Amino acid sequence: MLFLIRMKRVCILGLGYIGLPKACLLSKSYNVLGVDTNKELVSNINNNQIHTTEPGLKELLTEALESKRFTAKTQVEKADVFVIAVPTPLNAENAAELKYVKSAAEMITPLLRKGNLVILESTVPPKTSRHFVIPILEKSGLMAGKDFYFAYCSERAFPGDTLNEMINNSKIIGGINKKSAEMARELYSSFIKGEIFITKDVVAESVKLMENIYRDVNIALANELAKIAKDLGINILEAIELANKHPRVKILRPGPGVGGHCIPIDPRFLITKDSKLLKTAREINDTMPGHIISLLKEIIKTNNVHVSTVGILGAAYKANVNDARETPTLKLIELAKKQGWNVKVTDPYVKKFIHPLVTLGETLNSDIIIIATDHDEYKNLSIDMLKNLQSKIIFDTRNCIKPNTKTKLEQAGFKIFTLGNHK
Ligand code: SAJ
Repeated sequence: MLFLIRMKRVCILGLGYIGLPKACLLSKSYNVLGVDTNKELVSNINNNQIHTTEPGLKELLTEALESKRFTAKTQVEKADVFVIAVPTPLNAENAAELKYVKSAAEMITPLLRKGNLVILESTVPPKTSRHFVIPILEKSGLMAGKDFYFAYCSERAFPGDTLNEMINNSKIIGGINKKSAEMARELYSSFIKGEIFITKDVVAESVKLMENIYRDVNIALANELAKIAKDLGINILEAIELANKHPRVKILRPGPGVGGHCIPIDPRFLITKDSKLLKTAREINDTMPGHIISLLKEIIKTNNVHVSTVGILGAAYKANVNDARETPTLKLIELAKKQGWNVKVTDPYVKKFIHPLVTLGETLNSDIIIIATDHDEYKNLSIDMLKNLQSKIIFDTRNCIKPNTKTKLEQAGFKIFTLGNHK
């Protein structure tokens, strides 16, 4: 607890999926100012309104606001610690768009004082801390590692279980020197129960990308195997389950594509012209919606059904979240429309979406349906709910319908197709 006396006030830049929960958790021990350029978001947060369905976040925000140790503003103020948690999307060249990181760093620079700690949490290409962020901060006239301290500490929390993972996951701290790392360790130790590991900034930046690359490649493997299953005439889901009985095998699940703000984007920060595997994984996952539509066309043909309207269940990129960023559903809609089909889409959580959203009942009143997201709501579809489904055909691209439900539906004459099941 060497630095506690100095680290009293923390300023977090970016109040999105990572910044807001982190600000609330830090406010248990520090005075925290959360900053976001979105005025409406700031006003909603101060009025205890949030836009995510993240479990426990609403209660945590209430607690933080009531403690008076957390407030949100649109302007950065002087602090002892600055944490940058802004998005890094892809730009037009498929590289990291660092403009939000740049403007966050530029907001900090005039306020930077001797002894401050700056932490970058945004996912970035390796060496961004050294070659991009620190030079902006040093325009203050202060020197990194000597006058102020700097660490790269990415977030690893899993959307849908953010708070639990933010507290219990291990944390990698990439300090530019020992003191920077120790200060960051002290800050995070106020709420992190997981183990804290200290390394160099460039290693920490790389580790974050490697984690998401590992997942992307593993999902691509499952998707590739799902395609191969067709030639083999097997159910790949059964085969994956059995392969995973091996003590060192953990193949993930095939699906209609990889969405979200992280996995479709982060691998590109490390892809070079020689990265064959990473590029191929991206390509396999990106082309899954097209594969789903080809399979759907085959199902339609072999079952001789007339399709003018396709119902898509799920707009979110994954189960039980209201986040539709980079969702495979968008591509599915686009490709289904190209076939000349009308498309109805529903989602119990997503409120804002490019395509109009309708109720589950209305979506089920279609010629055929695709389950695109494995929300709990779709695991036990009843015969009554499906009474208006013309063809009685469901394409469950997530293999999410519960076995009991599946049996009941099949007994009632429904045909349920699953991605990768060709037995
Ligand atoms: N998906 C599959 N098959 C699977 C698992 C996932 O098709 O077996 C799909 C999902 O449906 C979704 C996409 O992949 O469309 C990504 O979802 P996800 O649940 O794999 O991951 P994210 O994007 O929600 O969160 C990831 C996590 N990274 C890792 O697990 C390595 C999380 O820990 C990170 O903090 C987060 O990215 C991030 O912010 O980087």
